[in-house]
Amino acid sequence: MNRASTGLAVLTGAALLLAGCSDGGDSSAGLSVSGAYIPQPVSADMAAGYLVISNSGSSKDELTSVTSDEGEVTMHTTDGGAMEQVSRLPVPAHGQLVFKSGANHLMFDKLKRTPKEGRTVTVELHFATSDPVVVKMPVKSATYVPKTGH
Ligand SMILES: [Cu+2]
Repeated sequence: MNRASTGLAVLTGAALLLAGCSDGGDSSAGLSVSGAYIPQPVSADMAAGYLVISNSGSSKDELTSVTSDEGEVTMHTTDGGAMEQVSRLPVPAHGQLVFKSGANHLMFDKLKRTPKEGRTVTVELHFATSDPVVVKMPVKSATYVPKTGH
């Protein structure tokens, strides 16, 4: 209970912050991406990636695929320690789709170049209704922990 309510408070804070810098207000989904990063992986050709997709609009959308010139990208959820590949994830209206360590994550496979700290990996997010969004994901240290805003 406590953990859940803390998480919600953090998400709400982040959403308000982002809503403040976007136009918003229309009836379509208004998507923006924040906090994207890839922890420098131990493996040469596999890596995990995290980001937050915020929707300031009043329509829900769905992330349907993630692509990259650098290799294969799949979307995974984590449920009770076991991860599962999924083909789409919801982006709720006035809400967020959060990829973070221990939960939803992007999985990179068959990478052409090993992600090294300081580099970026460019991915393209594809949605059910919104236009694709290109994200440059910076590679951080293996132990990097993002600030959650509180
Ligand atoms: Cu995974």
